Amino acid sequence: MTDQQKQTLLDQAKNILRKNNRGGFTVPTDRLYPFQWNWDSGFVSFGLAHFDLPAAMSELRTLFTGQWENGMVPHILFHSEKETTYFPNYQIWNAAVNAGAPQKPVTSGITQPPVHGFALERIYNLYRENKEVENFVREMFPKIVRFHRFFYEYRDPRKEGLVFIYHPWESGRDNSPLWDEAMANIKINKNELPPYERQDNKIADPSERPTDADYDRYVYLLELGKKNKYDGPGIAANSPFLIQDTLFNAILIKSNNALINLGIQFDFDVSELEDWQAMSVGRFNEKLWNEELGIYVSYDLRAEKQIALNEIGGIAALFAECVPFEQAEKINNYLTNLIKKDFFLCPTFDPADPKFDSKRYWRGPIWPHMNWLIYQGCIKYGFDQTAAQLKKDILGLVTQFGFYEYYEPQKKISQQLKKGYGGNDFSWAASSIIDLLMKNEK
Ligand code: 9WN
Repeated sequence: MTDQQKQTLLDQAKNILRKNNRGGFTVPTDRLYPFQWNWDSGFVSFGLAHFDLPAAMSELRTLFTGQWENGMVPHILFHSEKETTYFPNYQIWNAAVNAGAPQKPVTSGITQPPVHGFALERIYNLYRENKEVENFVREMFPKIVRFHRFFYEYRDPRKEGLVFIYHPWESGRDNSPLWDEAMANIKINKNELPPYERQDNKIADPSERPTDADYDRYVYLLELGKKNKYDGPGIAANSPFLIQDTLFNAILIKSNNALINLGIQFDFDVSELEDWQAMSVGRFNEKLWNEELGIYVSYDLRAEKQIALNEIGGIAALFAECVPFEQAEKINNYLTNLIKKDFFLCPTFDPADPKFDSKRYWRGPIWPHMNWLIYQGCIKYGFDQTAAQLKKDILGLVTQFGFYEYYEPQKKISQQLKKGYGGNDFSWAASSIIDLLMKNEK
């Protein structure tokens, strides 16, 4: 890639982040997702930090204005109550059933992967010795620790060090084949579901989105959450969907680590974080490694078994840096084989599995921020060739098609396409590309 091409990409990416800024926060993309999303904002914050530090700090500050009294940071902050083009809207969530939900901004009632610890560390590493950033770290650190404490208090009833999610939206990988079995166990009686109308499939191509059957179950689980005032004890007792997700726990571990690093530098007490971390790392390796597949997998707490499928969350465990080298090498072998088989890196689901669907959302396509995550992991483990391929592939796709939500992973099919999949001018795609192209440390 020439310097000129890199500069063009950087300019485009910065323009997308400016265009998607709504005053203090960034929407993931116009129209399809017109609010502030939790883990998107984490990714966006460190991309912004490369060229607009005030915007980067506002992004996280604004996100944490949605933090609940129990510490949870919700997956959506509905900053505009007039905007009604997204389903489910704030009225459907009715977060007020929980007395600790803020009145403003109104929010959803579930959460998303806790990326904010490592996002904060990344911003700090870009601006060491900057007083404003140091104050920002001091301000954000306790809020993010509170968020982590929420997980260990509310989402880990057996005190294992592995936290559960109870809605696929919490995983960030909504319709991944990982959830198929648990979702199929939810028997839907339409009369018991409130009437609802999807909006997403009017804006994006329905063949690139989750199915109606998925949405029925998303609504079912939302209602279950609401009935339990979101995070009441009834969730762990009764939710048919109760999963210890690989990616979610890997990100928690990575962010714990980032907070420990920052805490030591800033003289915060990190003993609580260290206790959580010791428990989480040990259990992650014990319970979520699948020797047969050679990858980490999620664990279904309802069925009491591993979800033995080869999926991107298991690969992204490399990013958490808690993986012994022997295991990391097996994951790297899997990635190397994909390159040989004529796939761009990295499909979100195993192309050899019949459930692979190269254009339907989290069932196969490539997501730019996931490449960013795995790239960082590969660098840490010294898998330089795989890292280079991950970077090359995502830069190539973005250069060819634009900053899409996700992309076709099969090279042969990709050649015949004129665009990516899902939403366009996507914020975390822009942010991940900026971070990959800019020098990492100032
Ligand atoms: C539901 C915003 C979000 C991402 C998720 C992605 C998608 C929402 C949706 O968009 O989910 O949260 O309506 O499909 O799956 O990871 O945070 O970009």
